[in-house]
Order: sequence, then structure tokens, then C-alpha cells
Amino acid sequence: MKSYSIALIPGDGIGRDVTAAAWTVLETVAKNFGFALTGTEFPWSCKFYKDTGRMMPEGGIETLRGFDAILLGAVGWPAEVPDSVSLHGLLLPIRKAFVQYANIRPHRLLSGVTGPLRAENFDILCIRENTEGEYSGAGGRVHQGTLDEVAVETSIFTRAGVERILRFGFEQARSRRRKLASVTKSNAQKYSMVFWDEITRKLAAEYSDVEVTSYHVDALAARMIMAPESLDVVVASNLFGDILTDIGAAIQGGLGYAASANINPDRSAPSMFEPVHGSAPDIAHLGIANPIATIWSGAMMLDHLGEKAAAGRVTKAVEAATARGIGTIPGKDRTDAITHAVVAALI
Ligand code: GGG
Repeated sequence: MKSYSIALIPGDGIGRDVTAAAWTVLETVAKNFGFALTGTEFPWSCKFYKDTGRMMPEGGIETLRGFDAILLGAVGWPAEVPDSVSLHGLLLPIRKAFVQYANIRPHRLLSGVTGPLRAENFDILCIRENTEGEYSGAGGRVHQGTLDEVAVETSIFTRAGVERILRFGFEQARSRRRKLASVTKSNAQKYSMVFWDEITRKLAAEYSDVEVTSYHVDALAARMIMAPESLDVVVASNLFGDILTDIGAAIQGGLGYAASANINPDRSAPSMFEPVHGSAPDIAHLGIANPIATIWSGAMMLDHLGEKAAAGRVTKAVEAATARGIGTIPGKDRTDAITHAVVAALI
């Protein structure tokens, strides 16, 4: 029997609730389709940081390298540990070390889910650059606490980094509606974003079968709300992609439906799958978190592992549940009820 080893990092807050739910669904579908998933849980989180001074132990990356994939819940516990620590101590190093340069985030309405817009027929695939740009972590502060204090944060854009994420976007567009929106703010940021636009134009000549439009991020943000059906594949930098995909989550009904995959396209290291949402400590462990984003992320994991039929069955089961109104109204259905409805629809 084929078997896949999965590193489970539930993290903080509702991360624990939603990964447990997704794992129940994934184990069931694996059994139905005749393959095995072996989960190994790691307690790396803000609690771990409080106990040890690190978000993950030294050697954590090397430990993860041996797995076929990583399923992560959420990190962050604002009152206890600054968000910059949880992000730069766990999520960002994993993405970078495993060259998970493509963060794929699908935005569409699931059956039965009513988004806030009149438009219903949108299907946007946001591709966020995931290893450099504004989240490179390069910078510093001097004269701290004085009136002369200066903080500098440098965005790093490399030709290799920009070219590979755009190329990934063009390939995705080829498998979809052949439209690509490349997002910058090149009127204001005259080095990095002009550089991004130049590389977009170079690749556009190569991918002449794909219709390419360059947008400024503010205009694209408005378009996602006013005319989301006009968009197909959207490629953006790390920060812009992070922000735009919260808009994407909003128009698809909320963060509870927003899935994501941090992909290493070369398969030289494991990829990581996680919901877009954070740890939502205010509703942690109350049994009311929506697990759909994580279940959908789990389906993306199966797809990446090559279990495409099982992946399709999971997304169909999610939609069978939501089409019946389960998990479509915030707070109405408990995490368990949504999970059981999806499991029941897997058969
Ligand atoms: N689901 C993972 C999580 O906790 N996300 C919170 C967050 O702020 N992520 C920032 C990022 O994706 O770069």
C-alpha cells in the first residue's frame, strides 16, 4: 500500500481545532482510496516558544525535510508572543528553506456559500511569491527609543525569484483561462516593481498565448471587489499577495474558506499546506472554528502528492456539505458537525 508521511504542525489557537478536523477527513479518504497517511505531530508554536525560547528546535528544518508534506494550522498568540516572532521563527524559515516559492490560494464561492458580492461566477487563483520580497527579513533599527530612531526594512527581489514565480503563474494560466494579472506598484516603487514589470513583459513575449495585464496593487484590489469575474490568475509579491488574498478570502465568504499551498515546484523538498487564516485565539478550543479552509488545504496536499482522485473527492465532499447549508453561516455549525458532514459525503 502506498504510504505518505505527513508532518503535522497544529500551532496555536484554532490551528489545533482545524488540523484535527482536516486529519479526520484525510485519514478517511486515504482509507477509501487505498493509501495510508502517517501523521507525526510537532508541538511547535507560541507555547513552545514560551517554554524553550524558540518556535521550533534547532534542527527542526532537517527533521521536516524527511517528510512527504507538512500540514500546518496557524501560528500566533498576540498577548504572549509577538506575531513577528511566530512568523519569522517558524512559517517563513520553512517556506524559505524548502524553496516553497509559490503560495497558491484559490478564491471561488463554494456551493451554498454566499459571499458579500453580487458577482458569483468568479474563480481566481492567486499566486503569491513566498520566499523573498518584502518578507525577506533584511533590515534593522538604530538609536532605539530616542527621537533619532530609524527603522529600515529592505525588500529583496532577485531576477531568479521574480522570474520563477511569474513563470509558475504563466504555466497555471495555461492550464486555466489563459489570463494573467501581474501586480506591482511600479509608479511608486521605482526599482523593485519596475524590475518586476520588465520581467513580466519579457515572459509575456514567451507566453504569447496568455493574455497579460499589469496592474497596480491598489487598482487590482478594487477590481477583486468590483469585477472579480474578470480575473483568472493573479501573481503578486509576498506582501501584496498576502493582502490581496485576504480580499480574496472576504469575497469567497470569509477566511474560513480560504485554503493555501506553499509549493516547492521542483519537489526537491516537502511542500506545506495551511489555511490562510491565523490562530483566532478568541474562539480557540470552543469547537466553533470553520475547518473548511484546512480541509481544502488538505485536498491540495493530496493533489500535490499525486492522489488526485482522492483530492477531488474531498473538495466534492466539502461542496456537498456546504450545498446543504452546512458550514455556510458563521457560528451556526460546530467544527465537529462540519467535519462529520464532509466525512459522510466522502462515500
Ligand atoms: N495559517 C497560518 C497562519 O497562522 N497564518 C497567519 C499569518 O499571518 N500568516 C502570514 C503569512 O502567511 O505570511
